[in-house]
Amino acid sequence: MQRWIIHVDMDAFFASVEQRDNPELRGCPVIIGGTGMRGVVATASYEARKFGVHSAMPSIEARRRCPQGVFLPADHKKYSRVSQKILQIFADFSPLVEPLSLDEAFLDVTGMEGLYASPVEIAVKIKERIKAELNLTASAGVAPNKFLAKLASDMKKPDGIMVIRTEEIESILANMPVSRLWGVGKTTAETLGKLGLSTIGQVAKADPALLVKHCGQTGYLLHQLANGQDERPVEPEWQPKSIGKENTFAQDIGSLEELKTELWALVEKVGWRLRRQQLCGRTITVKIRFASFRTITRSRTLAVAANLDETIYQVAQEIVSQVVLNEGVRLLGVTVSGLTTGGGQISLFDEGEEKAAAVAKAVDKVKERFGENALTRGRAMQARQRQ
Ligand code: TTP
Ligand code: MG
Repeated sequence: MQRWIIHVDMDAFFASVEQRDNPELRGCPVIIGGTGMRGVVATASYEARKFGVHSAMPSIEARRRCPQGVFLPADHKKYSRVSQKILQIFADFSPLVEPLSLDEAFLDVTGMEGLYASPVEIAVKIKERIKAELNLTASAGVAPNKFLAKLASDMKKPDGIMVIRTEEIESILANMPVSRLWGVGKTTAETLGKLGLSTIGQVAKADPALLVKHCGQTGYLLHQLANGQDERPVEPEWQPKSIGKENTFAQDIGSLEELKTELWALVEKVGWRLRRQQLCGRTITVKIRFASFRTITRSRTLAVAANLDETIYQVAQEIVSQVVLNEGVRLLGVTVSGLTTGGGQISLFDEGEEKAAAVAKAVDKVKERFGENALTRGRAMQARQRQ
């Protein structure tokens, strides 16, 4: 049976929510995130994009390009609530919904012809309901697979619908840059460029063996994607791949001691999120960005998956202690990946660990009732006071 996948992606999501809730902001260049001088832009309204402002741009640059912009902090709680409502709308159209982030999801609508005239009609109806119930706009891509659906949703932004039919795949992909292929970042694009492959059409016609030789196993995948083939299913049992938290400091941090205090505050947040979703992870990654913007990441993988603050902290602080601190640190991050579901961290008759688990349980209960910031342990308190 011909598969039909819809990818829905909200338009300038955070900024649109703020413009919806604050009518005086409509028509204005609104920039979310990077309200301090040192952060980065999370998103910009389409009015602000005309000035060349875009997500991930340092806020200092955004202010230079768009001094009249309205800069607002991100209200993640609010956006999550809106996101939940969007997911509920999706759920009315298909049981196979795979959210990718707060503002986008795949829906598998294969075989729903009995209920709707066409997959495109489903996309139209979803957009109508998002507009009517949430007063927001979304863009949708409708295609035979995930790769093409995501590509399509981006082609008629904002507030658009784009359909890619099987017979149009080749002509649509032919002249697109290779960077539009799933998973192709700067490095892979450069590798392909050296092979004389700059468009998707060229990759489609390349010898797969050559691609594998230069790009490893992803070479096969790239060749398939370039030919518009993507068999990956929409996976409703969606699970985050990693859980992490990072912080850009108001002032660079110079001492290991202070860094460890900040580390503990981050670990508390990550541990809490893991436990709330009943996840454990084996790989712990620390990211450090220095004053010069040099950025390093170091990972360590545990034998047994963990979700207790103490365990994660132990590993993370070992990593941090081994980093040579010959300049200040402006950003610190902790991520746990290699996630598995189910219960809590297995305690191997380690008394310390059992005690830690009991403490975590008590702390989590309070957080569940009174919010994440209701309770933090001594170390994190110091970190918060510094902010
Ligand atoms: P996107 O869908 O990438 O962007 P967008 O919805 O703002 O704009 P577009 O119309 O182009 O889809 O991201 C969704 C939200 O995720 C965005 O509103 C803010 C957040 N976000 C970040 O916080 N940091 C980032 O680097 C990116 C790309 C997004
Ligand atoms: Mg979006």
